[in-house]
Amino acid sequence: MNKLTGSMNVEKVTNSVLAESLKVMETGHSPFEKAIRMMELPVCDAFVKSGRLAPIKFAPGTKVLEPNREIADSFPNSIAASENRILAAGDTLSRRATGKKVAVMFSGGPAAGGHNVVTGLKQILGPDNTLLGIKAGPKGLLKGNFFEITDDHVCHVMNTGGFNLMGTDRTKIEKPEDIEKVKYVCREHNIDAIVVIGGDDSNTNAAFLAEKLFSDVKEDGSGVQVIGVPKTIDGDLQLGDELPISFGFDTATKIYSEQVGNILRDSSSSLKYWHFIRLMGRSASHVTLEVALQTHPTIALISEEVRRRDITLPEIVDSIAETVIMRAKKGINYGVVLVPEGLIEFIPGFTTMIDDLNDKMAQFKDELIHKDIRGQLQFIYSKLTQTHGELLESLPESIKFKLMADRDEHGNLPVSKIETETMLSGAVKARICELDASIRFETLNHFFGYEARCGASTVFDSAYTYNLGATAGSLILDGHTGYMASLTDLDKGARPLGIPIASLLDIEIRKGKPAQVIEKALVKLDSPAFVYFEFRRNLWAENDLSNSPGPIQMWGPTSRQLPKTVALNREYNSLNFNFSAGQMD
Ligand code: FBP
Repeated sequence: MNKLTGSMNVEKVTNSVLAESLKVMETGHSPFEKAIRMMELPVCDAFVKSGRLAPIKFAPGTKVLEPNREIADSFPNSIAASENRILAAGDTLSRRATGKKVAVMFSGGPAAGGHNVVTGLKQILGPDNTLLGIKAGPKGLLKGNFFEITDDHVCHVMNTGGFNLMGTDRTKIEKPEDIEKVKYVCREHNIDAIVVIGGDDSNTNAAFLAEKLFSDVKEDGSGVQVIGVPKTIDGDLQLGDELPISFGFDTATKIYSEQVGNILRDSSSSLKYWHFIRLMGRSASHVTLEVALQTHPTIALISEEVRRRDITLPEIVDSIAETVIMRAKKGINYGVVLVPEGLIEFIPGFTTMIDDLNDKMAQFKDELIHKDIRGQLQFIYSKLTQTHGELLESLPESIKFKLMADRDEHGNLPVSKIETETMLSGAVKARICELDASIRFETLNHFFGYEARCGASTVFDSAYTYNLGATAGSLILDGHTGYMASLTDLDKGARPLGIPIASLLDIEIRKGKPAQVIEKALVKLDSPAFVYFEFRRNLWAENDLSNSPGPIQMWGPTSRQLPKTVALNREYNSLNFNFSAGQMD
């Protein structure tokens, strides 16, 4: 028997009653997941008719989005159809379309709530339409890798985190041959509509698909509808009141807040460590800002502030060192520093160096491919400007190597693998030695990232996503294409909307070339959430005012809370969401 993989009959090591209880837990769901699957979710009034879930119509609202000229030229079908207007929810559809075949996929990184989008979509489409799941994201769409989603499937995954029902990936669908493959697959499987559950890059995919599949896909000249759903733990897919937040952000930040709260408590208990914690979230610092508001750390860096106020790396290091010394003088030799995942891309000097690097890596792809990592670095130093080459050369080896890693298909630097917190804590240590070698400064570095993306979704994310799924399904049954499902007024009953996706696109440099993409929404320094943080952060640095929010609460007084940054930025009257009293039988 293999010592590590061999098995033994469970009855031999446990008594039969215990064995029975253990067996119950081997069905793929823990008792906790079984309980939350039963949790009732609030539904927006718009979707409730005579006590039952019903799809709705949409009509153009007054809000108009203005895309730039070049985008308008690239998306003639989508823009002519939407006139860049956001769609507002109307009455219940008088006649529900039947016989539609809708395919749904997850795309990009996982985020809690995805399963409820599928559940809301399945239930609003009803038994007269078919819902197909696309396995493994956009890659699965290109291969026509479908399976039928049944009521059993959705019952099994309802309110659970993860994307495991179908899996996901980050394939970019843009090239003419990829579009042709999608058209072929749609014809072969008789698909009428595709729902893309994804972040900014995945919804960029959705915008291209909607435009290219607008008409002439099927033999009768008809097209395939494409609807997006806003997902990403990063929270950088936002559009003011019309799209207050992407789903998954609430769950991820509540999990990180629990972890950071625990570390804060540990640091003020053991009294000897400074913890440097990098938090996932890619470019934008929404995650770090939310976690800071939830936990009150000693220091939280916000990348957007670093860029806007032109704060150099030595200045960041000096500022942290000063706080360490100030606390040490009060006898406090511990603290917690939050570092946003994407900080490195925002530090003056680094931003242009990384752009130059992206550019040269794309330009000299063929030369680089045959070299080992050290050879690649030697080669690239000489291609960068002198300043950029010197900056890259000055970095610790581990950071240099990670900066040379392949970009994803959308051109993103894999910041989740760059240990900025280690670089920073090392630099602060060196600076403190220079300033006052008598100061005790012991550091521990952490990265809180992947552990939060698939956590059990918060009540907010579960309810939000179920209603987003119902919105996406309604947009399809009402005949729309090229829109992203959204909900507004999350504190006042919540109203479904359709946002024209092409109108959100802009031009960005990706992999050294201009690309049409949805712009990532960054933290604004004049936003109420940032101002609130700015006003309090010195107090948190000088004193111990930390807050430990504890684990996600599914029941009880704080279970209805939405993210604090969302409540502040949208100027809601309450921290609690309210999806109205929509009562279903
Ligand atoms: P999405 O933008 O697709 O939602 O992904 C978010 C994210 O979790 C980032 O926060 C992180 O930097 C990245 O994915 C990690 O990517 P990967 O899963 O490819 O390692």
